[in-house]
Amino acid sequence: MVGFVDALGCRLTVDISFGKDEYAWMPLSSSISKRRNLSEGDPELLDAAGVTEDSLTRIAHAAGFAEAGMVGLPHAETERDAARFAAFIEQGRAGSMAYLARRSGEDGGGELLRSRVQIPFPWARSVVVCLASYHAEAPLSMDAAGSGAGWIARYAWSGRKEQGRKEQGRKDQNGSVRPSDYHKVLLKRLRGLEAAMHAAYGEFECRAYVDTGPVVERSIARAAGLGWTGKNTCLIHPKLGSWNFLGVLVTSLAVGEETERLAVPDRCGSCRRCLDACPTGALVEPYQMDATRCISYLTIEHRGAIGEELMGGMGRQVFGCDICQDVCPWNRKAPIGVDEDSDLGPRRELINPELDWLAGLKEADFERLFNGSPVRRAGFAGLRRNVAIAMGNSGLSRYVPWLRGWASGVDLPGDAGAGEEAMRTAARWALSQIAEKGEPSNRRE
Ligand code: B12
Ligand code: SF4
Ligand code: SF4
Repeated sequence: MVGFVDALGCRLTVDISFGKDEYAWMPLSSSISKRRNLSEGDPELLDAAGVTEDSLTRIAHAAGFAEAGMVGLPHAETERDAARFAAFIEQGRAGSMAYLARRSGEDGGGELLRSRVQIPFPWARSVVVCLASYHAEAPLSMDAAGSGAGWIARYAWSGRKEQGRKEQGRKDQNGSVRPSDYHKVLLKRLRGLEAAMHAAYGEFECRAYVDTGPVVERSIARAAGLGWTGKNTCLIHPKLGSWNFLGVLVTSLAVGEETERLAVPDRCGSCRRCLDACPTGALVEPYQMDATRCISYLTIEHRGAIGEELMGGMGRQVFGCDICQDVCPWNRKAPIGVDEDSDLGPRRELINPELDWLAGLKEADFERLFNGSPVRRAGFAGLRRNVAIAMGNSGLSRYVPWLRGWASGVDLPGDAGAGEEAMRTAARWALSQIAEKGEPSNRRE
């Protein structure tokens, strides 16, 4: 783990140094960047148009990012990616994520806002894309686990240690682990980067986003040379794999050639592991996802009941899904990027959480555990519905009392209506699964 304090005072929490082995395993073509070695004192650095990849990367590392790239707008594949995005929306693959389908114009009848960065930001001339690892030393969702274990996607494990702070009875000897949300953590880093860029390059227009802006971050990240689009639709960095968050600064800085990296070539080759492993058939074709079938969408974004044809494939995932990244060979040797001391470090209680524990949480417990964590997005009712489905998929008869209660309306989550009906549907389905499967005799422990 590399850690140093720089002029910005931010600690670098990810390993950005690679040993010879990693290079040997994954030859990162030196042609990825067209570096020009401008020295630090070079007056060109003070000129907005003279931002260089080297200088930008240095500032981004200092702000706590593992990688950064910058791309001028419109980028070379703008029209291709715009067409891909439009097709995704038109085919109904965004499901109920209506924000993805927002259009320009006062009546909302214009172009799809996210199809091109310059639609919502006509002044934009470039985007800085930053990447931060959330790869913790921990098992994969595919690894054997206890028979009653659920799975929370690893991007949502994050917590930050607060020295000496008593909290929730989950203290360790050094302090306690409170939830942290990558949106906030990365946004803070982006603000640091933005301030440093202003200091170096002067005034310019800028908007910082993590996830929530009207920008397709993976499209821009690929264009900025941070990786390629995998067949699982994730952005894969040739050395860091795909366990990474993205954050963007949309800027009015015009960039020169020296700033841009060459695109990283697609290295999926003939591999199809992610497509073959996806249990709900959400990867309908290489590079194409029908989000309405994705477990991540179903467990996090979707409110209401889940179709029977999908519940069986959801397995033990109670929040998000890591399967198509777990099987990806490019993640196998990706360096560990976070540990318990970093602000995106894992909260161990969220790794392979017991379904019994999750089922027993009251709404107040849920708030206490997940306020400030990505898991909160699923809502108390959503998480409980997901737990019921995972119980059904476990086939374990010890869950019958929980499920009978929920199916008959006992201890249902507070929001009546769709949430309640979703819960009953999930519980009834889970009971039928347990009745059908019986107690598993030869499952992996
Ligand atoms: C909506 C959304 C989802 C939806 C839909 C996902 C999807 N595949 O579209 C759901 C809820 C399912 C989801 C799941 C996850 N998400 Co999400 N999600 C988003 C969000 C908000 C928008 C994505 C979007 O616009 N999708 C629409 C489709 C059409 O876009 P796209 O797949 O990115 O494709 C574009 C380009 O990649 C390119 N393209 C498409 N196909 C091809 C093919 C080739 C060959 C090429 C060259 C280019 C190319 O064109 C497309 C249009 O521009 C972004 C944040 C953001 N603002 O961008 C995060 C984001 C994509 N999610 C992220 C994460 C971490 C996840 C999960 C890992 C969480 C989890 N563990 O459960 C999973 C991963 C599932 C998966 N295999 O993608 C990260 C991804 C980081 C990374 N390394 O890729 C992002 C960037 C958030 C962030 N700021 O870090 N997510
Ligand atoms: S996240 Fe899970 S459900 Fe979604 S595409 Fe990947 S493997 Fe399939
Ligand atoms: S599993 Fe294989 S096909 Fe899928 S993204 Fe990884 S390398 Fe590409």
